[in-house]
Amino acid sequence: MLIKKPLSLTDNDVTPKDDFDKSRTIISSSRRRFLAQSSSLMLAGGLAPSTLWAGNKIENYVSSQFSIKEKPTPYEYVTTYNNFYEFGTAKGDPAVRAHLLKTKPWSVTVEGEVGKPGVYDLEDILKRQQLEERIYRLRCVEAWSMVVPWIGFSLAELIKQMEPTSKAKYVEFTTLYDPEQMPGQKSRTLKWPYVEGLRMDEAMNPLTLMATGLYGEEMPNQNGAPLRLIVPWKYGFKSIKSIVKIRFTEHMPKTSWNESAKHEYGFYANVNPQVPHPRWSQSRERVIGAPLFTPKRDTELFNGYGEQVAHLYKGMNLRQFF
Ligand SMILES: Nc1nc2c(c(=O)[nH]1)N[C@H]1C(S)=C(S)[C@@H](COP(=O)(O)O)O[C@H]1N2
Ligand SMILES: [Mo]
Repeated sequence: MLIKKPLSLTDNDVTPKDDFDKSRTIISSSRRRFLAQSSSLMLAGGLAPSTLWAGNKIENYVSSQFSIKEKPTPYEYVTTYNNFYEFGTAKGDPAVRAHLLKTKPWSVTVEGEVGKPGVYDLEDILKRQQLEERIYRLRCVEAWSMVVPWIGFSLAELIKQMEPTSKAKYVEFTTLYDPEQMPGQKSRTLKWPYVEGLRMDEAMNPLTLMATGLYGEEMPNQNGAPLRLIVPWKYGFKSIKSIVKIRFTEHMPKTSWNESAKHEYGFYANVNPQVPHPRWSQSRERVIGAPLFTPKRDTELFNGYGEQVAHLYKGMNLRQFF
């Protein structure tokens, strides 16, 4: 029953407590079924969870110079302890419900201050990208983290091919809006669709990844299939999932979490142990999947990527621009 652990741990949840408890009650029976089924199958057949839930293998990716040298969080934690409010607010909801999302075919609309706007088939986008495996730590604003072997391509390469105009100062990303496939969108937990944004220089930084998979497989739906962002020096909520639109803009885009609670979630959202969230400290983080009683780890400024990204914020007051 190893996999029961991450789902039953509590958290400093960003959801108002009532909503959180409500959603837990609703899904608890299906979650129990899900756990019972997977663990008994594992016992019976000696199957690893990755065999149970395997997606298609990704071929032709290289390993990245940007990977951190740390042991990845086990697959079953990475794929069952998720934040994806389109499928509910409890950590176990996305793994239970995200099969409702149809990820093929998938198209991405590119618009705004850009030379090559259009509606692109994801297949066609991928034909022009070099896929890499990059082991990154994802540090969530709720003060936990995990290490994931993502597969994806450099956002900077895609942006160059789209030829942004000189007016493009920001990039805005939008998640699919379809309450039939994403039942969490029937609740007003956030303003839908989920929107995130980056300053152009952040988007062009070589660390910024458009991810299409993890652990050698196509992205599990609960992790944001078929295309999600990973910005490893920022809190997890910047890493928007299931992207259908990329818009280049002159002005700073409005982002979902900032709109929902602007004193709690800034536009920048850089990982910073010295700037607490109004309701909890950011100085340490719980390591998902670590053995019981493992101490929390110290959170690093820019999640450890200071050398690569600190220059982007030179002269800025990081308490003001949090
Ligand atoms: N569309 C969308 N993207 C999202 C979220 C979400 O609710 N909806 N949650 C964010 C948050 S808060 C985190 S911590 C990460 C979690 O990614 P993971 O489930 O792959 O670990 O996804 C981010 N991307
Ligand atoms: Mo998060």
